[in-house]
Amino acid sequence: PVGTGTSGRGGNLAVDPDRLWNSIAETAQIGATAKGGICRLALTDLDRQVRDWFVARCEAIGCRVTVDDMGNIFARREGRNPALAPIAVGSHLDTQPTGGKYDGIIGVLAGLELLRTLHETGIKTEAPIEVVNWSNEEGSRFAPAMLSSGVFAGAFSRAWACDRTDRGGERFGTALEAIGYRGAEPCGQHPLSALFELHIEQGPVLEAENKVIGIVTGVQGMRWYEVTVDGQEGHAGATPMRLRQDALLTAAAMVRSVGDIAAAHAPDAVGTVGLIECRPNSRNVVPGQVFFTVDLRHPSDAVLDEMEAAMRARFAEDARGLGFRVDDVWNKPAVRFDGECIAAVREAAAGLGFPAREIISGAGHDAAYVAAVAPTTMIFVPCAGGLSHNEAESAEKDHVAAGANVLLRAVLDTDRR
Ligand code: HGY
Ligand code: MN
Ligand code: MN
Ligand code: MN
Repeated sequence: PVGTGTSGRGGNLAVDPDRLWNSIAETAQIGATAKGGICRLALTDLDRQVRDWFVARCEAIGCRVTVDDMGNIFARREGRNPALAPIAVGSHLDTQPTGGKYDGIIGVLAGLELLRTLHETGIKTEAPIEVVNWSNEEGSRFAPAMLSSGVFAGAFSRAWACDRTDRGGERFGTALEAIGYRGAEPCGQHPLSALFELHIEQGPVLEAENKVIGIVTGVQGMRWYEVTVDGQEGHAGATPMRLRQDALLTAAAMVRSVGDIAAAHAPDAVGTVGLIECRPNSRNVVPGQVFFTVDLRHPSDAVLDEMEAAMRARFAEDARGLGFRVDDVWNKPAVRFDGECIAAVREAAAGLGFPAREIISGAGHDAAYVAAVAPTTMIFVPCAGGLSHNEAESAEKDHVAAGANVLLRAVLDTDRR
């Protein structure tokens, strides 16, 4: 198996791979599903439990923990110079409803492991080091994704973000109060000197090329829409087809169009309809209304503009005279990460002897927003079959440890600069 960095060339400081792996197994129990994944939606009591777990362990090694008014948690280990803005690591602890044990989680737990390693070796950094847990990264419960890192970076106002509701009508702000993680610090008033986010790739590239480390140079553009189609409820038996206004038949054509538009912009475009609600959802009633979501992504914002225009045109054709509306929910432009941070990751991977390659992230990450306010980059490690947002998501212990050692090395090199 690949080395975890202890045998690599250069310094011999390394994380404890067993302790890191055990922390992943331990937190995977909070919201564990029968199929071996995790369901730990943002701002639920399970989210509170894993936040409490994280805060307790950071405080146990002397960190000062602060929480901002979007629930972002910052666990700070002081450096020699408190005047310096902290070098941050971190990611997110919330999951998809059928999430895996690694998405987001390894970024936060590798950060904890990094602080534990510095603590037990007594290494003093120049700058403070902070591990961050960003609230509501997934966007599955409260859309859009990366809501709190977005507020942190000034992409959304806190008021708008706190008014976002889940499918049951619960407000983000209300749910945040309910779990007791609405902190005092105004979100976005917490300067960082750099952010490094470790994450699984969530795609097949690293594994296919036998690479251990992804040197992430940026994140593709992504846009979310909500579509409502209005037809007319009717009797499934007595309503002739020619008199129907079947909202689901129209929505089905629109879903097909999303797939066609992604295919028309292959190989880099992706399009997904992931959530659909058919109303009244009764087997012998002609559907009167359908609500569904669209997720379009591409490395180029200009191509996303083309895809969006094509989608609106196709929907007008698909509607077949039924009323419909397309609401813009989220527009996250493509982002390029910081050259010096990318170089620190590249040199750390090389210094530790891990096979690496540059890669652009298909998935969204908090780093994609934080990059607007601090020098930022990411480190990827492979996941089996590139599978993620799936309870079968898995990663190798050696790869996670390798990613954590690259994170440690990149942070210490940045601190010395
Ligand atoms: O949607 C995304 O890419 C991220 O996993 N929230
Ligand atoms: Mn993630
Ligand atoms: Mn995710
Ligand atoms: Mn993320």
